[in-house]
Amino acid sequence: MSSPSPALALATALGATAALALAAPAVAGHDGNPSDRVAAYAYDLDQVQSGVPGTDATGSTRITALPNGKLQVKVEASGLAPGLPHAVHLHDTTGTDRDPSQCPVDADTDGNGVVTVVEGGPFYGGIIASLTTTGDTSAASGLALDRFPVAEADGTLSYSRTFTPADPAAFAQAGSVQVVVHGADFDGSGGYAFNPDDYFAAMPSSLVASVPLEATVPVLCGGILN
Ligand SMILES: [Cu+2]
Repeated sequence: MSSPSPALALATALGATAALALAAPAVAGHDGNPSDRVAAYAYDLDQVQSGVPGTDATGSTRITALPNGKLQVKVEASGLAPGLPHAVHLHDTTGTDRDPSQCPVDADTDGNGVVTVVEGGPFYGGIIASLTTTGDTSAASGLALDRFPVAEADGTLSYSRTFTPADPAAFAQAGSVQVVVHGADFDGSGGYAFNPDDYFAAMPSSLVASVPLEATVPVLCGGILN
């Protein structure tokens, strides 16, 4: 059996998105369907960490599935590490058996005080799109910090991009998509750098040991359904 064509998969995805919009009128933050061919979702981003320096952030996002098969994604955040790039992804909570609107809860399985990417995985799943500013938006760009949005000097971040999903079929379940914003400056050093004198900034990323945890740590997340 052959897999569905990209066009068919996309049509299926958009159909599922539209159906979700009609079926879930009570979802908080849902801003209605601007037309019968466009589905848009707006929701808040919540803080992932608790009691970790440099992670007191807040934000919101909006995802619009356009009739031409593209996704328009907007992310607004504040309280992020200023002047630094922040990896932002769409994660797919399908199969995690978790509420997609729920940030990782009690996810610090090793009890070291911070939720890592790997520890959050069971809650927000894998990457289905990388919200880069230019070029590739697939999961392959998940750590392409040179192409992710950079927070302003006041810690705000404003991102907007319209792109064709590399894997449209991954969006077949619109209600399973969760936005995750990564990156924090634990010790206020002005960069993502190891600092052996700081409890958190001394930690390596759970993904790549040569990269500081600061660069990959999940800070904000938000899902569509509640
Ligand atoms: Cu992510």
